[in-house]
Amino acid sequence: VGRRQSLIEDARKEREAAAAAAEAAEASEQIVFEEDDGRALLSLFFRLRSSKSPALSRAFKVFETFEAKLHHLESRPSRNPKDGLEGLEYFVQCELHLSDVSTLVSSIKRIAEEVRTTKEVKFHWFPRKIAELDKCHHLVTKFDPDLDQDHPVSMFISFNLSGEPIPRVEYTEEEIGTWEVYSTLRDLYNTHACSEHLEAFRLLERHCGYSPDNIPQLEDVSRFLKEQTGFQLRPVAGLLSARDFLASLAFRVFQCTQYIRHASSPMHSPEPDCVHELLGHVPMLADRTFAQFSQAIGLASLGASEEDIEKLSTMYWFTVEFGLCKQGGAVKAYGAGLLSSYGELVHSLSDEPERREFDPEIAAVQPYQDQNYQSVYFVSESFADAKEKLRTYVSGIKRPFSVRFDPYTCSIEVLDNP
Ligand code: HBI
Ligand code: NLE
Ligand code: FE
Repeated sequence: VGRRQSLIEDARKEREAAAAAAEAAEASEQIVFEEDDGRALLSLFFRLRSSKSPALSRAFKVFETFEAKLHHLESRPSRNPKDGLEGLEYFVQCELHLSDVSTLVSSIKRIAEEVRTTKEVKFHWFPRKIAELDKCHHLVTKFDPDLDQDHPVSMFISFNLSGEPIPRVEYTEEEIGTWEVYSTLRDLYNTHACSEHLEAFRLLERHCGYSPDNIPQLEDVSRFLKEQTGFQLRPVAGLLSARDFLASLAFRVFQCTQYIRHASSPMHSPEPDCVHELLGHVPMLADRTFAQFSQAIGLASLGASEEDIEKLSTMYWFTVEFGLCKQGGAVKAYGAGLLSSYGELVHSLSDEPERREFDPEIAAVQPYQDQNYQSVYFVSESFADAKEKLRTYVSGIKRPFSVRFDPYTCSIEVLDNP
């Protein structure tokens, strides 16, 4: 097991212990976390075991107990003539909490036989309150340094639960040495970065300790962003599942790595690190319209199907990570993956790659690779235009409910669609 793997493992354990402790504390204050309020559509076929006892009413009791909404209820003659109870077979289709499915099925099995079931997930669990982001921390181990020796990373991992200040990190000499890509990138921004990025960058240099010899602290940067657009940072140990990562954006929370890339490849890293977050993402998150755009992707992702999550994260890739935009007759970069990689920033505006007009329908299904430079980029007219196009795209995504962020309580309001 590599150093990084075991660090992630340790950190995960630590975090789980902290989350369990926090949950215990919450529980004693009567604040209940819903473990899993996703919904399922369940179909059951069964035969009741006895005709004497009130088996049918007991079966109904089970559905009632789990507050299952009955969509369909049918009894029909069984094809098997040996069948006991009235020779009948029952077919029930109901909707219930995803987490209740297995308990309901085992309750039915106690009074019925030959129970067959099929389940369809109606929607996945999603956080409704900002504190529930503590559960959105599923790491994906896409980049394993043991398998991918070209891109070693030096890790610093810290976790904290919502509400606590982000721990400060003392970076080593070598790490601060790696941060010196700052100067090289800074020079290139003048010609390659969009105006929103340049403007925020100046503020970050003035207020947040952005400079070639200092790696800014996430807590300071988070406080700055909160004042600008309401976005805040949370430290995270690495690449999260797309569902978890996007869900946090719905709350204007950006899950942010705190460790820095390995000194051997300062100009490009295939996975996020603090160079990428601080130089690429943070300045953009200080822009009002861009912040709205990011949150809109997050809101669209809540409870979405696997397929829609995949599309939204691909669109995120071609906009927030690798987007270009038109400005004053020229094309500039706004994607964080470009703004944090000297090599790709130059490449993206050179003659080499293909550049296409941004269209969410197309960007959502465009294949991409995440180990090297992109061969296709999408160019937006402006952030306002991109936001409008996204709105149209999102309105075409099917969900059995709609969501709204309530900024006063930092929670998600869910409205059932008829
Ligand atoms: N996790 N920590 C982290 N940072 C990201 O930028 C990130 C992620 N998980 C998924 C992801 N980005 C994208 O691939 C999109 O799927 C959202
Ligand atoms: N390639 C980017 C960089 O080198 O900073 C990081 C991309 C993360 C998605
Ligand atoms: Fe990123």
